[in-house]
Amino acid sequence: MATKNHNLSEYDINSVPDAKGMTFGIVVAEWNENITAALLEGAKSTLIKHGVDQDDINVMTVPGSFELIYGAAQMVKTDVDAVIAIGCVIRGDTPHDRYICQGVTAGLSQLNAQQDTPVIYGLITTLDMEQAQDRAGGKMGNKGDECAITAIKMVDFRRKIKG
Ligand code: RBF
Repeated sequence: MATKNHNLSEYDINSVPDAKGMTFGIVVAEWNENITAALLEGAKSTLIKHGVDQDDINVMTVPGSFELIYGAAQMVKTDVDAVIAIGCVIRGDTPHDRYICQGVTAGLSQLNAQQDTPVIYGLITTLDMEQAQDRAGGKMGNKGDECAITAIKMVDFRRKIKG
């Protein structure tokens, strides 16, 4: 699918399994809090819309996106069916943002490859604040919604493959 005009909040509702009884951990970075709070809200409301009990969503914050790796690594050890990692890295004056993005992407990838619980990539990486707002409930939808749907589908995947 072309990403240019892809709205992150649009999905085929019939393709989403019933999420009743599923449990989720959400790790949220405090950096760019205006954006990550909106992503969190999207993720939570979409999980609940698909049947998840509010009490079955465990939200923990970490200071910045780099700490999502540790946060998610700890969260997968708890009794949750999937973990969503939410952060927002905005391009700065130095290459620091790129190192953070590479680190988080590699760290979360490693978690997915090495342990049993799915970890969902909810990091938005943008050139400026406007692009971030567009993806946190603005004209491109909400990446948090997309993460919630992905998380539900991955829990369903895991259940099916384990039989
Ligand atoms: N964390 C984010 O989640 N988003 C950012 O855009 C972001 N930019 C940063 C820029 C600089 C120059 C530094 C030093 C840190 C930044 N961080 C950002 C925080 C980072 O993820 C981590 O919390 C800190 O580097 C730990 O000290």
